[in-house]
Amino acid sequence: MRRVGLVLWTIAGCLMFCSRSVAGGDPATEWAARRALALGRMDTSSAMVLRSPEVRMRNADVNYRFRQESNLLYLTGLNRPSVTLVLAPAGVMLHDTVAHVLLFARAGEDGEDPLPAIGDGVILDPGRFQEIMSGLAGRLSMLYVNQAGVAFMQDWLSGKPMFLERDSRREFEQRHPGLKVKNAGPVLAVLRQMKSGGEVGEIRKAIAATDTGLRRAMQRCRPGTNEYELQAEIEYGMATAGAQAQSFPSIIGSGPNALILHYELNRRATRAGEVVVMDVGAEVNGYAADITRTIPVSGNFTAAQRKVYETVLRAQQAVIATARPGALWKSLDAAARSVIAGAGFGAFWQHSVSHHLGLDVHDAGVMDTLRAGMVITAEPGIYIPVNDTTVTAEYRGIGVRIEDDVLITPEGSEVLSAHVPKTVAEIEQLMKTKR
Ligand SMILES: [Mn+2]
Repeated sequence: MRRVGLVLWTIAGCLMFCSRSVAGGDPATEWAARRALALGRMDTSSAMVLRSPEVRMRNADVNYRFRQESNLLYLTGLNRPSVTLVLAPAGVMLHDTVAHVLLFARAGEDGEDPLPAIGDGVILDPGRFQEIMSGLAGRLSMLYVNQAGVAFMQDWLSGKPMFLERDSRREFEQRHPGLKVKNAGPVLAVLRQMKSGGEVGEIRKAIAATDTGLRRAMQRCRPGTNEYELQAEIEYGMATAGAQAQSFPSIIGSGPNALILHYELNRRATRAGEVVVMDVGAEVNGYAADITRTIPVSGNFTAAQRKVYETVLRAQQAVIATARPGALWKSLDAAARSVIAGAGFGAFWQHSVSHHLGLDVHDAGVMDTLRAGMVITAEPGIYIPVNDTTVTAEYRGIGVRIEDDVLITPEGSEVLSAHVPKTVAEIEQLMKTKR
């Protein structure tokens, strides 16, 4: 049985090294290669169950728009509910074949993606899930599940609702001695953190759409423009440039709201002399962009705003210069901190400067050593409280964050969002061309 894993590793390894050709080729090949890599990372006495999340009610008969759980999307490309993927390195006997990949899903309804070709496994009716898993359970010592996958365990717990995930997990383990339940996330994170050429291509599209939106907002902004108008300009631009959604709720923070990291109310009228932080990202085919630009409402930065802005920009350039294969994640923070502290703004530091970017805006991955093929953000900021008396009045209440998306390359890095206006001169120039 170990040999199965080795063979899968070899196939997947070749596909990874040939990722440039996969990028332009058949996505189904890439999904199959990822499943093979995931199987290769699992012990033969383990299985992985990834289930799509439930469709969530917003109110009455209105649901939130469905979006697939990212691990399941990574391994199948299927953006639809009622899908369960099972990876079983030891194999499941079906008729006269042994399947390692089992996709429980019904043929597509109107408007749904067709089921992918599963050359490496089988597609089964969801009604067979319990029977097949019951047969498999006795041979397992480890079960990896995603968040929604936890709910599948109710099938083995006499239909008891799974409101208490932790207790149910323990109860499940007690009923199946020798079987441990673990989060599938870490098994897949080490794969998801390395982007293929195809994935980088999708991220580039999301960045291009975000660029279109941010430029619209810069040209629209003037004193009195409401935060929601800037949001609307950005999301309009994204949609017309190919975005299917926002990868997270748009953050448009003017004046004092620039200091609130996850502000998303976006209902304040901007005022002359303030800056606006716009932290936004389009989603294209499941992949996120995450870009922040800070602009002066009046079209020109004040001297104090400019000093803060250019400090953040230098800090960001230091982060980007540090980002290369072999660099430690913590060295990114250190690079930014040294510039910001050196300029006398060390007390106004609030958050770390980087995260993985991919199917999730804060993508799965290990944050220790950078490797070529990772996509990360570079996003230092300075946030000076309104009432801070350690600085002179003109600096109080200034919040600046600058964020770009960076591909780690064998030579160093490539700023994928480099075309989004960023310097003081570029921003002030674009803002002169009002719409
Ligand atoms: Mn970010």
